[in-house]
Amino acid sequence: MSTQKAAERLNPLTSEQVAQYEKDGYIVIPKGCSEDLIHTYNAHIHAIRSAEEIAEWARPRKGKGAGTAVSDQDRFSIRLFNPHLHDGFSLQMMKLPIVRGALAQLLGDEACGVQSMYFYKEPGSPGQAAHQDYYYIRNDPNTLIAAWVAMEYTNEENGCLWVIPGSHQWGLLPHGAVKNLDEHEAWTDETEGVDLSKEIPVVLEPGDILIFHNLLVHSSTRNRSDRWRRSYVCHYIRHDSTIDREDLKRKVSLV
Ligand SMILES: O=C(O)CCC(=O)C(=O)O
Repeated sequence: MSTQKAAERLNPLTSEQVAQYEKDGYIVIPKGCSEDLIHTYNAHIHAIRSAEEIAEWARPRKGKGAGTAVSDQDRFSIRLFNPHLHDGFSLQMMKLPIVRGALAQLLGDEACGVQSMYFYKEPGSPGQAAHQDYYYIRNDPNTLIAAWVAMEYTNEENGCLWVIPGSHQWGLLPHGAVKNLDEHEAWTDETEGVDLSKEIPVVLEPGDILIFHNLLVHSSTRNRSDRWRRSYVCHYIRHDSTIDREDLKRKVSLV
């Protein structure tokens, strides 16, 4: 018989923060993660990608059928997809107690993790065109929320996220081809008929956590600095929701 008790759930958000999330579709938890933890996790991912033989799950892949040679450029640019399924540290970073508590406050019940991504976003690399996460991650009932942890200082120069406050209230918008290929990578889709001049930058200190609704219109710009723009981005659904996509069906308990 296990004697371990489930950790008590935190209630980190004030009622003002919950109201702000409902109005704007996002909130920032300043320093939700300590700088020590940020540095240690960055170093951990760096070590995984520095290994002479990178573990299969962590190998940088540019697309299906890409060759096996790994350049130094690839090691520290191409994102890690779903590291939480293979790596205990990435799993614990998905299960941060402050995130678990905030999600439960916003969703009314426990959430589960369904996707994680660690981005290097190296100097010069393009951003992602404006989109709504629900377009890519259908779930029912729709309870999807993202937690975007700044793994360093992110601002307009190194390609921070931009959001349109309140756009989560517009419903699912049509998405089509990416329009500005100078700014954004081509392989995604972009919202159509949206006035993108309404986007505002979300500048974050290392350890700040941006929590946002799946219908919030958001994008990121090209990294025009000489530094990385590392981030750890996890997606969650309420425990009773289900996901369509085969690669995201596994629900990870945060308890
Ligand atoms: O971090 C980025 O640049 C884009 C991430 C994003 O838009 C997302 O995870 O939905």
